Amino acid sequence: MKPLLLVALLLLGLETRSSCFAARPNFVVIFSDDHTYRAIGYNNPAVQTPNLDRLAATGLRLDRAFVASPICVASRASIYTGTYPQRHGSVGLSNGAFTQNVVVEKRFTTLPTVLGQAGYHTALYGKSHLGEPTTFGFAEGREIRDPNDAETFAEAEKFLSREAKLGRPFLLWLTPHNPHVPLSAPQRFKDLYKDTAIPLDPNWRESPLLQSFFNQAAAGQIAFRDGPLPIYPNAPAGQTSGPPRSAANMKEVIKAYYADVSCLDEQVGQLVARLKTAGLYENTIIIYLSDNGYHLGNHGLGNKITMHEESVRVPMFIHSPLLPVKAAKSNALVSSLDVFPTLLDLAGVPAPSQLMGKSLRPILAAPSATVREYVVSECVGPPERRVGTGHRMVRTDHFKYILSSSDEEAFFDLRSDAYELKNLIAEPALAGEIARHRAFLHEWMEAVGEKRLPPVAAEENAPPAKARKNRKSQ
Ligand SMILES: [Ca+2]
Repeated sequence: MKPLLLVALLLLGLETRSSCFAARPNFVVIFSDDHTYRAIGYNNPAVQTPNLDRLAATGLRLDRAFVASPICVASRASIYTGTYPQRHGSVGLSNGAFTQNVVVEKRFTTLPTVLGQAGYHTALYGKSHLGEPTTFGFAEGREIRDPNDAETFAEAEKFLSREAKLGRPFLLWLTPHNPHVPLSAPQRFKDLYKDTAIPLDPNWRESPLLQSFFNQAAAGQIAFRDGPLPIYPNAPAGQTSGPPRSAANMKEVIKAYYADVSCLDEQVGQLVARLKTAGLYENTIIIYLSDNGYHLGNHGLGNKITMHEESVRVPMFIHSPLLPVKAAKSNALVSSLDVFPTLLDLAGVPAPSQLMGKSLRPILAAPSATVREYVVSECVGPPERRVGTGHRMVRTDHFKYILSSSDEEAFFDLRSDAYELKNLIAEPALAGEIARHRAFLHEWMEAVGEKRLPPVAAEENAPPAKARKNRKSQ
């Protein structure tokens, strides 16, 4: 049976797992760095991404994709283990807990380990952020810190040329550095935006509001990060970047960011061309997503590390001639944690019990399908660290609930307020919805083992006695 037919049957649920395993499609995952969901051509005509747009337009666009955590290391450790940061332990910018729990103690397996055991050849090239990729399950690969990714894509090309001759199924996981700062794309990509008008979004501000929802540092503070430096409201003399920013300056930063995105876009186009000339394209599933978003001045912030859409929502699509859906868009709530179970499902490999995501197979079979009622993102961070402390969010079809440090809460109606400008937490007409979202967060906190619980507005919304006791003891 042809691989195309086998995968189609698998997606329709008509085929047994063992016979689908014979299909064994290749996987190429492009997991970029800091690419926010609005900065791609199909979501924003100012951004030039013809290659990404073409892949998305002829595949399945996942328009509501959220990362497990909007912090690079926590997000990456989450996608490889299929669990939230509070489960695997790397909750901030340090990979120490990941190394201890995954590499040393092997309390969690990883996606490349499981696929490797099932006969896949696995490789990671690019910005690992978790140490050398061969230490956490990849058969080959290396950490490459190349701001514009030429070396990463050169390794990818070599890999594909070799694998085309060997004929074994593979996972090629690429982690480009772009569009992460320093925003240093070659001049020809910057030139693409020389004359582009850059409208600022409705939630763009010169400086952030001094609210805990915007805190990008340790709990109890309200401080902001911009680029590699922590920038505080009373920054020391001589520290000149960070808020407040002028609109004119911000537009230049946005253009430089878009240039990085376009640079990556061209490399992805070349990669797909190579897949085709190597004869691999027909049996390969390509997935694109990013480790987190980027604020680009919205809400007055640089960087990420918040629960706002700019920070936790990323562009994502799945493209392959193997898939039965073409030119499809899904509004299902999707998590970066879903990549692990989806790849295993498509390869016909049983999933380990640690996984907290869902296979996206139902959506690949029918784009109107959903896989969950709510999706969660977290950046709770270790208290002794300077970043990533104190935010969690629950996102449903229409609403977002944020529990921030200091037990502050926000509630947004995304239908009427896509830019999250109006906090409705005190809106009496929404009390039922808010209680429902608090209950979702309770459920998730129990699942990840977080003892600190969200505030309780009314007795009927109270958590169970056991959880309440935990709360009191915090
Ligand atoms: Ca990142």
